[in-house]
Amino acid sequence: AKGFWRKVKILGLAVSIGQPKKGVEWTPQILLDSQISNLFHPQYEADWIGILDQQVLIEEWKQKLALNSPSIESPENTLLQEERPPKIKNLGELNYYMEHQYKSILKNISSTDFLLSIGGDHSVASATISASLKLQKGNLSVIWIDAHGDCNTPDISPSGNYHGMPLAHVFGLFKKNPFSWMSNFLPIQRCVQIGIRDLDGEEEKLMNSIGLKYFTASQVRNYGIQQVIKDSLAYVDPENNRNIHLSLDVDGFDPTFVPGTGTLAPNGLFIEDYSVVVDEIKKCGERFSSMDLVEVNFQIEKEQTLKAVKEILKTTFSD
Ligand code: EXY
Ligand code: MN
Ligand code: MN
Ligand code: MN
Repeated sequence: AKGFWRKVKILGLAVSIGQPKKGVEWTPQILLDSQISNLFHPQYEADWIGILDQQVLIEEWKQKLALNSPSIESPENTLLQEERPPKIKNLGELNYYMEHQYKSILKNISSTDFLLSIGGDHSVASATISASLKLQKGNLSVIWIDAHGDCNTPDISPSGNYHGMPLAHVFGLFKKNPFSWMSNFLPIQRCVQIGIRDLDGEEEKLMNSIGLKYFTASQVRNYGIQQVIKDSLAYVDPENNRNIHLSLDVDGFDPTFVPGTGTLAPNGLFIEDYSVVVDEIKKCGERFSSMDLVEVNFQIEKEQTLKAVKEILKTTFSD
């Protein structure tokens, strides 16, 4: 748009402990080295805040634990680890990492900046959304693109991998919130998911019982993506006054377009679909305030995936 200018602050989230595969934690540095901000239209001024490195933060967490510093909280269910397997794998580490992420967002981002968070696995979304809710004084809606629901609670998760749980967490659906710094929760009616095609049985029951709105990939093909994104925005932002956060898990795309991701699901979205989605969201102007780009794993496949990520960013930050 004419006269539009926006500061894009990029936060690298080098974290992979929300899931078992190595590789997603290297993505922020690879994209920084590829100078992705050169792809942005000049109306966007890109500025890297930095990269939060899980190795550094976990080392710090371990040292504090060893010193038994009272400033370190021990989340409830790590205490139960001897009796039964943890319901959330790497819970203490994730809590420490994501508290830093949350605080770093609040420290470095103003409510008028655009925040681009580059993961890392999808765990990070509960902290970006929680921080964005705080920044926008609760006035936030979320468009969540994914093959998966990411709506397991610790009680029903088949894997214990937190990247399958961040949405349930930020909805406030956990019986006990293990992250004491997290106090901003998203109302369920402020979220819509697009591209869904791989849900766990209990997860699907939960999503239906709470009335979470989602469009499966096959619904996208039946209704057309234009209709889907229009309906989605009308649902989460009926009065055109909310800030919009886009949480983009690249496994929402078809594996032929993005092969480099840890949990592939066939029959996904293509760049043409994404282009329609993002064009429609950009009609919100400055209310489009933040985005996660997650689950990119160049260790699994690099050539096509880097090409795809560049196309995604170019499409997002075009005029
Ligand atoms: N639903 C499965 C689980 O909870 O373990 C798989 C989750 C994959 C999540 C990816 C990031 O979207
Ligand atoms: Mn996801
Ligand atoms: Mn996914
Ligand atoms: Mn599954």
